[in-house]
Amino acid sequence: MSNIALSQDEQTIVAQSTPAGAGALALIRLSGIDAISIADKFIQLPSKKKLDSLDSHTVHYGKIIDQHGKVIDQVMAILLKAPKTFTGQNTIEISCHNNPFIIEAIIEQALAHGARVAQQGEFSKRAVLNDKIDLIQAEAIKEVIHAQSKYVLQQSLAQLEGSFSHWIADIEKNLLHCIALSEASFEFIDEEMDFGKQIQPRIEKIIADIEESQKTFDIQQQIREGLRIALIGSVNAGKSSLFNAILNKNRAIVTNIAGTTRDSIEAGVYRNNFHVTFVDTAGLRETDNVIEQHGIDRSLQEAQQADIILLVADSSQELSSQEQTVYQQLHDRYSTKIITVTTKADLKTSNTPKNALFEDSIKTSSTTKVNLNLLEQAIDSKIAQLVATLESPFLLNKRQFNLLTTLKQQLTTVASTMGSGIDFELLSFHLKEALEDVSELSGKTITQDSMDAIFKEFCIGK
Ligand SMILES: Nc1nc2c(ncn2[C@@H]2O[C@H](COP(=O)(O)OP(=O)(O)OP(=O)(O)O)[C@@H](O)[C@H]2O)c(=O)[nH]1
Ligand SMILES: [Mg+2]
Repeated sequence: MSNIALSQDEQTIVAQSTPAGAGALALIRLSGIDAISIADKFIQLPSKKKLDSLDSHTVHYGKIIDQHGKVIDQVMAILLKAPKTFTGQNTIEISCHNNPFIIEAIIEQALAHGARVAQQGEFSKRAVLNDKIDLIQAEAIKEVIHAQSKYVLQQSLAQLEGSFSHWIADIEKNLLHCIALSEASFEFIDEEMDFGKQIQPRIEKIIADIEESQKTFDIQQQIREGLRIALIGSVNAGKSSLFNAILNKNRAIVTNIAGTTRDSIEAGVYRNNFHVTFVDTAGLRETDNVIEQHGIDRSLQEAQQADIILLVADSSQELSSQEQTVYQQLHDRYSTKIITVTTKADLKTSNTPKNALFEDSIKTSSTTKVNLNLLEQAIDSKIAQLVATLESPFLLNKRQFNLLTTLKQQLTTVASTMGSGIDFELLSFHLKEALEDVSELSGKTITQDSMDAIFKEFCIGK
């Protein structure tokens, strides 16, 4: 059957599923009603048998042949017949040599025989449409691929296994129960059956569960995007030297001229399974220089955005009264995320600045590297503190968070109508609306447009 006669979601689609770039092998995925018959037109098995005639879930060595009979590559083809496939449709996965000319030529063969190029996330979208996974699991696949930390990866894998889907299914079951009780109260109104007392605690429990799951959303987002650690302090405090010492490379320029760093500099590293971005910033001081002032404004923004601030002061210098004020202000504003650090512990004049803020500071030297290990420990324990506040069993994305907020509002309205003299007809109506929000969460009743918007964020080949 030609692709044109088929619906958009049945047409055979093709895409490279592995990223472009170096590596020995690449994977091309072909899925749709005609995937196998299309593959049979350009994959030649040594036995001359057709893939269509072979058992599903088997792997076959073969040659990709172009229309002139020329060999394009030697490949392994994985034969997956519907319905037990990721998309729920016939699928061929071709493992070929990773050369862009080969990949292009194979995709061209698929296109020449009736496939079309897959859109972003189209394979996952089909998996959802064919009930292989729900929308939340599809979203988890994206997270699994892009997770910036082991923690997020573990949570996403659990989500793919259905941790969040089960949680939602429980809410759905509870709501259905409430609807049944409400309908019964409404039907048997003459017999004075009133199940309001049973409904109320169930609704309140759902609201409490939603609130619990949303509580840690902000920190979840931060951890998902990677944590930011900003080095903040006066000019010449030794921030750039410390930044380089932590990263173990000469990334930022260091000089004895006050105001060397004019712009924020970032470097990403992995620490204890987390992706962390260290940010070196322009030193804080009063200046008439416009460029430097821009840099300083940026430093203050960084301080605000950061998850952890390393507040840095030079141990060999007394703080001027102006510096004392600046450090104090930063401390007052951000005390919970600050680690105080003094630098240049190797200098003879080194003496913790006589300021209460730096009494318990970590006394480091970027020259001798003394106590850098203590600083790293302090950073790790701050990260651990942040993660410990994450009690939620799953990570929410914005879409899920917003839908849960709508659901909570719905249910709060419902709860407020409870009490004496409940209008059960109205109650059922509101509960059914809430149930629709739940279905949208798991993708059961989502509109085509919202669905497309979600999958647009996926890569091609997923
Ligand atoms: N002896 C010694 N000198 C240091 C140490 N750390 C930094 N310095 C010196 O202090 C001066 C300033 O260091 P930087 O790292 O550029 O300081 P900064 O805080 O980045 O300065 P700005 O970018 O101007 O805000 C340089 O001359 C460094 O060599 C240290 O641990 N020991
Ligand atoms: Mg600097």
